[in-house]
Amino acid sequence: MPHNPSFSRSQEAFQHALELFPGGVNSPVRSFAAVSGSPLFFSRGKGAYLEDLDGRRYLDFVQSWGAHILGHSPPGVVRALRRQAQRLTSVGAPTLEENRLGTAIRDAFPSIERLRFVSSGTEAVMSALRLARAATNRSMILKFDGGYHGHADSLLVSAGSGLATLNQPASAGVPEAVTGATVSVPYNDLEAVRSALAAHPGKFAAIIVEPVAANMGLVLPQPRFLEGLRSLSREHGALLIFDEVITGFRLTYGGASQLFGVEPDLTILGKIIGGGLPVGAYGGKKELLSQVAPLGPVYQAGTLSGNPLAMASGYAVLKELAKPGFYEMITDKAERFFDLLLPHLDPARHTLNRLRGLFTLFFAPGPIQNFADAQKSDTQAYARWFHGLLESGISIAPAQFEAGFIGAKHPVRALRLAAETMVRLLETPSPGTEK
Ligand code: KE4
Repeated sequence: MPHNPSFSRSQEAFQHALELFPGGVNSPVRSFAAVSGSPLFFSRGKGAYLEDLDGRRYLDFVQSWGAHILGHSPPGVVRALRRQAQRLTSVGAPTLEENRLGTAIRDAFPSIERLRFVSSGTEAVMSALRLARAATNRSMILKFDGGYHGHADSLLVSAGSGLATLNQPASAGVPEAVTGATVSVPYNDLEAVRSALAAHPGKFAAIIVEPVAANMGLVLPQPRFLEGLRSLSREHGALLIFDEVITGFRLTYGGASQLFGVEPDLTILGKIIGGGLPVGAYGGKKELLSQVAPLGPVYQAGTLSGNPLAMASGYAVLKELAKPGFYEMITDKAERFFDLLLPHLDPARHTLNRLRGLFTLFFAPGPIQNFADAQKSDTQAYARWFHGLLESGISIAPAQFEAGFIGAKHPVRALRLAAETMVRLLETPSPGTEK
């Protein structure tokens, strides 16, 4: 297709994509629906940077929605993939690569004695819910408004990420019989959890929570919230599931569970453990996982589960993350970046939620401690900020209800310049509109 200079190559590619995929994308949140305009097509990534089809370069804070913590195409991962690709890509039989990555994960999470690899976070969540229902012989699930756990039917209720972005808290095509077994309450609200459990005594199979919520934008657990979930779930005989698809190996090597000192019954992992290739995992105590086929009655399977390429990629990343000082380096860099932003934020209009390398700048007054708070955001102002940053060579999530990721390869100087640009592009209130 000859290039039409009045269109960027991304715009041309997007016109073609619209003839192939719904909305021209393979995942809704990439569609720019929340920020208007047509999505950029990227052709290469290196470290903290991406390059689009027109050769423009961007400092990238999306990092494959958190799958990258060593940046794009880290040399060690590329070498491991090249080596593995020449030996064995997919076989559908056991390989040592699975043992190696499985051992690294089990050693990082004391609550995980046995795990199962799958090919996405959604698949891991779906499998964990099935296991929880079988293990408790119950069917109800408790989740949190704005929590996003992939697109498994049971969890498309008051969900975050792309559903929140599209203002679509539920999905068509999901039978009431399924979502009727799911109750959603506000994040950080232990009283609401207590009431929901009491309203349906002996009915809840599990409570599933993002221990640090990142799909309503970043929202931190209030003190004692996670401990409260732990004791309430035990009191009511429900399993506690930590969805650490984003926080696992992100906040610390042992994820939020290690950071907050709360051990769930099941942990969901994804993103980082695949190093950019499709991997999800769920894990927990040996006795619980012994109910999964072929040992037990809970069936779960997958052609590409544990495929050697993804295992090699994930292991190459975890080897780096295990090195002393890795997380301190990320935290130090991130805090210096936040310190450049904070003094310039108008508390009546901007709230910066942040934790180690994770952050969201909400265009809303704080505090932002749950989805209802986050929904006060001026998403149009966010959209204008997003496009201003994109034109300045900075790529952030094309949606207010997502998180930003600072990783090992974000240069300190580039972060300083990015912070200056972010501040410059924060609109000053037009005269007379100050609240
Ligand atoms: P996947 O099925 O997309 O691999 O994982 C689902 C999932 C589960 N749990 C949490 C906490 C998650 O954040 C996700 C997926 N995250 C979104 C971004 N917030 C993926 C981006 C997308 O949907 O395209």
